[in-house]
Amino acid sequence: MIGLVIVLFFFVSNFDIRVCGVRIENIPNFQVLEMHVKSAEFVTSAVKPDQYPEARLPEIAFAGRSNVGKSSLINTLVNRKHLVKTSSTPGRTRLINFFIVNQAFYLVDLPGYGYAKVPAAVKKKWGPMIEGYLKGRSSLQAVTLIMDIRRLPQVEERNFIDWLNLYHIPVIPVLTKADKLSKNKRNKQVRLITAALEVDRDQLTLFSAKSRLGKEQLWEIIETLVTRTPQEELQDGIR
Ligand SMILES: Nc1nc2c(ncn2[C@@H]2O[C@H](COP(=O)(O)OP(=O)(O)OP(=O)(O)O)[C@@H](O)[C@H]2O)c(=O)[nH]1
Ligand SMILES: [Mg+2]
Repeated sequence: MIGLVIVLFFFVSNFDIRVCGVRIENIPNFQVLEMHVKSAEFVTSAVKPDQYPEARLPEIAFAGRSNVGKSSLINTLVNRKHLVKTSSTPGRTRLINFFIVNQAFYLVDLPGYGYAKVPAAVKKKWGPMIEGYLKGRSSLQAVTLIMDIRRLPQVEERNFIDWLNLYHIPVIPVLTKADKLSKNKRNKQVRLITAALEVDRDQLTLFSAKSRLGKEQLWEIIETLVTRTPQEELQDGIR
């Protein structure tokens, strides 16, 4: 019996660490100060590693279902309306797009997954393209997993998180389009989503590209990750 309790405790605590590679309270000097974006430029689009920019700067990737608002979120972060192309047609971003901010780090817009209407031939290429990027990118610090606050996470999100954990890639879970729900509905969804993802409330960032809610909080997390020293990286246990 005691053995079972110990095993369960180990599993629960371990699971928590893996899901939440980035816990806000573990970030040193946590304070709400917005990142000063001096420059933000498109660098290149890629489908395979030899097309990626050299991995000499830290990098944060943005992933999520088609049409969830990945490109809009990046535009909001960098205070630009049209740096990243957005669209009401799901599945618009089909390449891995690299943007450089302040000449200091990259933000990477990944193609969305899970949109049924995309032709099978195109879909087939997405998995290996994204997997190849995530597995092999030594400068990748974390993946921001963007989910629509109105939907409960599905098997795709759970699988994706498990997969990122397997490769020791920290996950930053973000619930976007928060402006589409009333405060009451928002709170209810947050409760359901924290339970479904088995994370604490303080590990989720609520976001809106429309109202800019969550922008400072997300920048805090990203800035901490892209400005870590190699020693801090090692301490955080990232690959
Ligand atoms: N109300 C509201 N609409 C949003 C928000 N974020 C994105 N949208 C809208 O959602 C649609 C899709 O946004 P995109 O940013 O292009 O989504 P994406 O995830 O990059 O889409 P793909 O590249 O096609 O996978 C657009 O019509 C956006 O205007 C948000 O926070 N609030
Ligand atoms: Mg997009």
